[in-house]
Amino acid sequence: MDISTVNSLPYEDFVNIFGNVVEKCPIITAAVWSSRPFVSLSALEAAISEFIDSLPESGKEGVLRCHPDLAGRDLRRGTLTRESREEQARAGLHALEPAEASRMARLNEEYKQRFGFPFVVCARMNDSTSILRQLAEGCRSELAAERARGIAEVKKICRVRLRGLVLDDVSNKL
Ligand code: 2AL
Repeated sequence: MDISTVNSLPYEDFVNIFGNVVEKCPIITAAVWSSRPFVSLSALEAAISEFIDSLPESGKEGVLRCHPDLAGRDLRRGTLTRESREEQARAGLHALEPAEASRMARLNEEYKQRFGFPFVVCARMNDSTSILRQLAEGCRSELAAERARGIAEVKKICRVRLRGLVLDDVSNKL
C-alpha cells in the first residue's frame, strides 16, 4: 500500500489496518486519522509520535501497560497479538533456555513492581541477550527515565510495524 492509498482510506478501514501499530492502542490510530492527508509514511509516523508526546505522563504509562510482557504469560498461552508474536519469536523469546526464561520472568516482575508498567523494548531490534541486559539495567533505573525509554521503544515498534504495512518514501519513488 502506498501513502495515497492510505490517505484515501475511510476511518473504519484505517483503524482496522493500522489500529495495532501501537500495541492495543487503536485510539491513537483513530485520533491521527484527523491529520490526513499524510505527505509520506514519515509524516504518518510523526503524527503518531506527536500524539503520544501530547499525552500526560499517566497516558504514556497507559500506553506502556498495553504491551504484553516479553516472554511472558501471553506468549506461553498463545494470546499475543500477531505482531507481538512475530516480534517476540524473531528475538528468540519463544525458545529461551529454562534458566534464561526464569531470569526474564523474575526481572519482568521486579520491573513491574518497581514502576507499575511493563518493561518495553523493540524486540525486532534486539535478541534475547540484549533484552535481558537492558531489562536488568532498567530494574535499577528511575521512573521518569524508564517511562521515557519505554515510550522511545514504543515508537521504534510503531516504525517497524508501519514499515510492514506502507511502502516507504524511497520505494514509493521506484
Ligand atoms: C513487545 C512486543 O510485544 N513486541 C515488542 O517489540 N516488544 N513487548 C514489550 N514488553 O516490549
